[in-house]
Amino acid sequence: MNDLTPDRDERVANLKGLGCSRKRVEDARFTQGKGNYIDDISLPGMLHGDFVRSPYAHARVKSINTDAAMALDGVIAVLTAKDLEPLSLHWMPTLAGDKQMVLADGKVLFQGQEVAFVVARDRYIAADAVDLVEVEYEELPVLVDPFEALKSEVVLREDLDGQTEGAHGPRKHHNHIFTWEVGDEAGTNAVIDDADVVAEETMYYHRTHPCPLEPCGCLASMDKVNGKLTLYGTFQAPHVVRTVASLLSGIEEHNIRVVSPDIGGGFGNKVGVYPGYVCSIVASIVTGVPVKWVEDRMENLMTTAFARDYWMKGRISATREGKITGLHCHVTADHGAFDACADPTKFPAGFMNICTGSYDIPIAYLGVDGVYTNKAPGGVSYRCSFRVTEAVYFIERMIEVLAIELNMDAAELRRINFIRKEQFPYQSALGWEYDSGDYHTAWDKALAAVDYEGLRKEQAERVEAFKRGETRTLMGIGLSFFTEIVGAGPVKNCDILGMGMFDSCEIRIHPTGSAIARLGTISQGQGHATTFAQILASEIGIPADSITIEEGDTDTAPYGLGTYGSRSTPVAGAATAMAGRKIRAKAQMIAAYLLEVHDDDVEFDVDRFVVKGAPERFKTMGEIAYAAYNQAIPGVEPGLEAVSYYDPPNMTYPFGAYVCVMDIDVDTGVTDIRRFYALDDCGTRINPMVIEGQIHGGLTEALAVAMGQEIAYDDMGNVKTGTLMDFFLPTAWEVPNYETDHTVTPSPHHPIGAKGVGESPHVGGVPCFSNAVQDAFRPFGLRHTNMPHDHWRIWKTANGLGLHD
Ligand code: MCN
Ligand code: CUM
Repeated sequence: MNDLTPDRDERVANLKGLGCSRKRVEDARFTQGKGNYIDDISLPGMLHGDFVRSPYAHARVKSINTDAAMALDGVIAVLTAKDLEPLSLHWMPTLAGDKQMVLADGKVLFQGQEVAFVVARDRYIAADAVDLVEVEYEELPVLVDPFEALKSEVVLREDLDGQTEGAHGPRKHHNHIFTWEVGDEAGTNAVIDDADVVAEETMYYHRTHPCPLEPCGCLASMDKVNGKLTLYGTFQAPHVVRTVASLLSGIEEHNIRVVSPDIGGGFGNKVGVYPGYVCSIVASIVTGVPVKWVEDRMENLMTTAFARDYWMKGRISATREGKITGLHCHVTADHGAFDACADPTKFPAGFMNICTGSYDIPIAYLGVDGVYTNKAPGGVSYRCSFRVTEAVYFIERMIEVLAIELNMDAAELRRINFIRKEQFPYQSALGWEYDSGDYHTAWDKALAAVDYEGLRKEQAERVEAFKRGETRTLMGIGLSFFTEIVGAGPVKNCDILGMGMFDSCEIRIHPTGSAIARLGTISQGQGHATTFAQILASEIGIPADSITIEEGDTDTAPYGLGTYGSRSTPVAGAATAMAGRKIRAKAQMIAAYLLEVHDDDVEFDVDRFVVKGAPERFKTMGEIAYAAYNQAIPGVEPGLEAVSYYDPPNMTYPFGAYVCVMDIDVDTGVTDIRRFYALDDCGTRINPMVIEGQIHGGLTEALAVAMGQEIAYDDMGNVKTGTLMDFFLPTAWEVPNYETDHTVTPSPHHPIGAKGVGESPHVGGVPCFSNAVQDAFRPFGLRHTNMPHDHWRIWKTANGLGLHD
């Protein structure tokens, strides 16, 4: 038995552990149409729900007549706020400390708002009955501009009228939600007022939407015999949903089982709690049969968690040599009708205070004012890392504007100001401690890879040729360097509704040497079943192929806070490694006993414990697992299991350097992305292929947001982009070829040194695409133009600069 073949390298390869581009185990079912999404689940006798929604953005609801709908054959119930009121469920708390109407209570505040919930025998009857519900509205003045809202007499939230305190401090106006301030405003102003060079800019990061392939939905099943509620749904945080459902319904938490099956893309759209969930649960309790609700594409785009909608005003100062001395940022944040941002409780603007970016800025200030308008609620979604998308866009645009002001190359300006390697751990002016980084190395590698100097030379020649009338195509070189902050987070400062943001992993090793691990997170396409098994394989020496990863069932998984903010690897990944180490510690005792040596005389080697100095004497993890269940070992309990609840000491700070080369046809506004280079550093890399997939996906979403995607409203509050006819979703046609690259700077506090990566490419990608557009027009006097850079807007920019004359 104890022969030394396979050799060590073969044994390592056999594990498919850390660093292996292991093929995704989930894809066998996804590529064969065997996924199990919410709409694939059917329960006997199941009913279907559908919403009556408001056509108006702001209106008084005078009356609701459900008679005709109820008379339709197959309609079981029509719920309105009046039905929910006795249960105190006509309003629900939001994750941001606000509350939100479940069904219209007296008025509606955005187009598409839920007014009544029809329950019927099938989905078609439900939809027909929706049309039969008669709602009488009286239109009210609409506010879609947050600056107007702060001046208007019109009170949007009558329920809060007269309340001068909100969840995050004083309210300055009846349409104002909160002011959030970080840093030293007086000090920052003093530095900026005194500076050699100051650049100012206001930019709008438009409202957009993640538009996952699968919309939101759920299936609620109340079993009146045993008192158990089972809720299947598209939840990025199933345990949080269970706790919230218990608090709202009064059903004890052990009687609620929440299951997230396969999820067809989440992107933060599926973190919040929606009226559809509440109505389905109530309907199932009332009818005693399961009730399913699945929204359609338009409902998803018009009413569920949007992204961004930040007006950002910046001032940045520097010495004449280009050393940044101070940064001031003020944000007017349009939160829509209810503050339903899914940020950690103490961060009403998320981690926007990472807006000093990758630069050593001695003093800074950030102020954010949240505002109510007649738009859909939400705000934190779409690969955002809790507003880091906005923060990085802001600073990467400010750097470009400062470079114009200094008449300096923007790559060089970045280099001068990067936090230096020896400054880590780095304390930022706005309160974060960056764990590790090596920005100069990454930047130099990126610039060399694209031949930056050559590109600038080509660009200068192109400008000359354009001026001579020899070409109508300009060339833009988009640069961006980002620092992310992911892995919320230390329980001491991050919680959701009072629950600290730890995460968890529980492992059971089976007697024959295979295993199951359950986590508090939930994959929505990120490949957790593949990658978490790899972490474990390296920790406990059992092949990844022999480890099942299970997530998303609250009856079996340990409590966790879910998957968003690229926190799974930083937090649950750490829990996985830590639980693995507990297994290994126990395995060591068992191995020592079996080998009849002291515990300290054996050491772990890939997939076995070996007697130190005697490599031929060992016990494999398979043998140890068997012994754990079959041999009475003095002082050691039978079995081989472990659980870890991991509270990270800090966030992780991935970073990256991106370059985009774009050609722009001045006469049509059509863009052609010639090259896109992305260098990412996410610390220790678990699965390079999965990382590359994450980067391709995030960059494509960045392309979408920067180049065309938006949720646009007209003055009446009508959503102008509520269908895929109007909402830009890039296809293979628009997407360029991405070149990916990396450096590896491990996180010093994460057990395996890994940082998150899921949101990085989006955070860094949007400013890179945008900067490419802006850079193309810089030689003709452009300082800044807002996204999205669709052909029409680019044409207008060119026209405004006189390039069509
Ligand atoms: N990974 C790795 N090595 C690292 C870091 C990560 O191999 N050093 C792997 C992980 O093991 C995991 C994947 O990359 O399989 C993403 O890990 P991580 O960065 O920890 O992010 P999460 O798993 O927490 O996923 C959340 C993140 C977010 S917040 C959004 S939004 C987003 C994203 O993931 N939504 C996605 N990527 C998505 N990808 C798909 N397909 N679908 C979504 O909804
Ligand atoms: Cu902000 S989108 Mo992701 O955190 O699910």
